[in-house]
Amino acid sequence: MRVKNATFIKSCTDVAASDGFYPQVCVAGRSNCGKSTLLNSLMGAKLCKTSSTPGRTRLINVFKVITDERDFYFVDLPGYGYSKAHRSESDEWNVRTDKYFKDGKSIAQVLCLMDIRRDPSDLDKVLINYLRDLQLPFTVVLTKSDKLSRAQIGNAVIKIAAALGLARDNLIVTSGQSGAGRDALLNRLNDILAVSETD
Ligand SMILES: Nc1nc2c(ncn2[C@@H]2O[C@H](COP(=O)(O)OP(=O)(O)O)[C@@H](O)[C@H]2O)c(=O)[nH]1
Ligand SMILES: [Mg+2]
Repeated sequence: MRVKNATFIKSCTDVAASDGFYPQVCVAGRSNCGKSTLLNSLMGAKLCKTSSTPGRTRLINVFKVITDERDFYFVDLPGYGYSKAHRSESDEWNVRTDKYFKDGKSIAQVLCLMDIRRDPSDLDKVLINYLRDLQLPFTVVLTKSDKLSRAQIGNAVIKIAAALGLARDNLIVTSGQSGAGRDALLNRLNDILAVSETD
């Protein structure tokens, strides 16, 4: 699947505002895990602000993506786990995204982004178990693979898959910086969206 055009649709504070956009591929992950960078790489345009200061994206951003195969929407959720000192913010994340996932009729796929260099955090595990409980389809997308050697990548994938209790083919290795894994992820999304169209 090749992206022909991607456009910013809107920013909203309430997930309900993304209603009516179908199908959605939503992107979740802790602050600073490389969400914005990967989305820009996938869309082939700098539509998301990237920042080295964690916790900047408080809004839900909706993008329309037109490809040579099919159209869909990316929904960029606010990052979680930015700071323990910001309890109320993480509670707010929970309440908002909880509502989004439970309403989830438009969700074709959840991409759970995690920095390949880090062990999954408790919040990462909570998210995965939660999506499993809700039976929402998800893929774990490991980011920043350019930071590791080939051998280190192999080891990290095994370790992270084990920590999350997932088979290795549920994980996909990417780098928003180098573009590694970009085509593989887009092709995977194409397959997933093709199946969800027939549901
Ligand atoms: N080396 C490398 N750095 C990255 C990559 N993706 C993001 N970063 C850096 O990680 C920081 C956070 O990136 P950003 O995309 O804003 O993360 P977000 O908070 O999850 O949206 C920034 O300093 C980026 O330059 C990547 O693929 N490789
Ligand atoms: Mg961001």
